[in-house]
Amino acid sequence: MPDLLVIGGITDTMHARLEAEFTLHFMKDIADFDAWAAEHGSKIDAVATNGHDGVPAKVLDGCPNLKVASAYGVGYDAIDTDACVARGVKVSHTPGVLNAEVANTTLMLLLTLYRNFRADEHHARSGAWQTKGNAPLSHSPDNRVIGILGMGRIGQEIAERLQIFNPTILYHTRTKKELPYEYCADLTEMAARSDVLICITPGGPSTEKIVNAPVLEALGPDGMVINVARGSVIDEAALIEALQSGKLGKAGLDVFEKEPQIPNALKEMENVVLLPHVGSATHETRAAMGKLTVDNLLQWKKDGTVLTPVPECAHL
Ligand code: NAP
Ligand code: 8YV
Repeated sequence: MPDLLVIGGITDTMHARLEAEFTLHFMKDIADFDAWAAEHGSKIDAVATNGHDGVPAKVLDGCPNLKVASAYGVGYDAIDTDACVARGVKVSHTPGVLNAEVANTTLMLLLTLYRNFRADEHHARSGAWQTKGNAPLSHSPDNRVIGILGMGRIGQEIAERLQIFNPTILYHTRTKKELPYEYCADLTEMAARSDVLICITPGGPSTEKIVNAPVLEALGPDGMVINVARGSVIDEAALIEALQSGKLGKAGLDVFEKEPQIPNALKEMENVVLLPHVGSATHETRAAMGKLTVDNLLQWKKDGTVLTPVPECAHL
């Protein structure tokens, strides 16, 4: 049986399916990896990993016979695909199966921000309803201008699910798409026209801090930013400054620059909703992601191909 190195946690179902087809090895502490790899690294044919841990350079160096890396997640900014291609390592990910869940999470952030549900929940739970009377009024999510940064699989699902709120949808990407939404070539101009900016691009160098101070300030004091992409997409220091100074109204964040750390400044603000990177984190969606992660490895074992390669590895 081929040897598979598992990086990070896997579900019991994934474990059972993989154990039947591969000899499993589990990465414990990356600090001890070199010593482990000196003895076992050359046996490793395959890696199962996730979007957070990726495939560290130490693993590529320490496993010279690695042929395939299957990632549990669609974003693969933690994987150096150039280095993988150079070594002939096929990288796969889990596109599509999480679109609906991430779109649901985005809509829940949008509703929580507009309807002020965090404060309302506290009002109900704390007894303030009895002692102080009714909670303050909030704002409606209906009829808003919503700018979407990134209009791929998930961006399109978000736009479709938003339709119940009768929005005007704008979007910014590097290339215009054949879609019934207005394309904006300039991100700052799109932000200036939007009530809400939803970020759903990949991470990595091309989107690093693309949402910077001018973009955030263009959204304005009544504007909102929602980030379900990667923490690296927003300049977090500029975001904190804009929220503290009132240049930006509110933020809904599922992702952060240095996960799992969240800056105290963000935790202390009432106009921010924070989630611990749970965009896809339901039993149903994670089961689908786990299935595709394993299916890719089984396909590779069968015929050397993977079902859903990342685009950079599609030619391998
Ligand atoms: P996708 O189908 O590849 O779509 C990516 C979109 O981003 C495309 O429209 C692309 O259009 C645009 N884009 C890429 N680089 C850009 C740039 N430099 N500037 C502007 N637009 C850019 O990917 P997806 O499946 O929708 O997933 C998107 C990302 O969501 C993932 O990579 C991941 O980081 C994140 N995600 C987060 C969670 C979560 O739990 N919060 C869950 C799943 C995914 P162009 O190529 O034309 O620019
Ligand atoms: C996961 C994600 O939380 O798919 C992605 O890109 O960010 C999330 O679905 C992450 O990948 C876990 O591995």
